[in-house]
Amino acid sequence: MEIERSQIKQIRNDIKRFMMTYQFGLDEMNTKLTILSEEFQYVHDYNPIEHIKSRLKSPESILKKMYRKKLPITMNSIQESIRDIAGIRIVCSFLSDTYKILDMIEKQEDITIVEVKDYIKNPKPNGYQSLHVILTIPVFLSDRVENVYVEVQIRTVAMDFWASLEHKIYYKYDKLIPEEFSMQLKDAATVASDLDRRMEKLHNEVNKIKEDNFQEDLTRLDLGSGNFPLPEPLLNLLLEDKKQNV
Ligand code: 0O2
Repeated sequence: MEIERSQIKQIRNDIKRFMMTYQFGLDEMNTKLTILSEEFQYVHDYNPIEHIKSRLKSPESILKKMYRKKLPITMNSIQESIRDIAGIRIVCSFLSDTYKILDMIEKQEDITIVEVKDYIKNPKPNGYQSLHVILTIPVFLSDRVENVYVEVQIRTVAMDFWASLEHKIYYKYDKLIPEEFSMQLKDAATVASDLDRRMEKLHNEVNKIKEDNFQEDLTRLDLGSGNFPLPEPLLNLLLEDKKQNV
């Protein structure tokens, strides 16, 4: 009886430590994303990220997935086969922002990109769109370094709206779904995707106007004629500030 109790205690501690490592992986990724978005905001004067959500997969969900995949329930096998225990969802404003974020993540030297699935270029048959990245991030523990798997999903507000509601309606519903419903949902995905394209177009047009206004301001300052009364270093500083706001 005593041995059993200590064994249970040991297993409980092992699971706790195992899950903690994934929480640290999430914490590290979240810190990285905060830095990237704040720096991007400063340099480009706009934030491509609307919001970020992160979650740890519940032990129940992990076990269900192992069972579904017919894999042995051991720590090692869970660690190797379930790569979305730590999950982050980044919701972006515009379509092009999703690829910008992916690019910024790929450039992080301590991160290893394991796999990228582009469901934006190649949506799932039901209409689901998102960029999925499986990566590993090093977590520095007291006695070792663990490279922890994190799944990052990057999508626009419209894609997120569709996916969240579809999830509520019947993602993972394992019974046969009436064809009519699937078609309506797919149709809704096309509407969401059209909205993304329109907003992207507007975004580009506004950026173009901002850029043109900046060029006009430069001409108005008439740098070449030497008529501008401010000392050049101060003038350069003002222009630099203006450039960052375009
Ligand atoms: P949950 O409850 O969100 O965590 P995998 O089984 O992960 O090894 P798969 O299915 O090829 O392999 O992975 P994929 O395609 O990268 O999808 C993983 C995650 O994307 C899912 O996690 C969902 O969060 C999301 N997802 C994928 N397809 C759909 C979809 O059709 N609709 C919605 N709403 N979400 C989707 P989980 O673990 O399945 O679910």
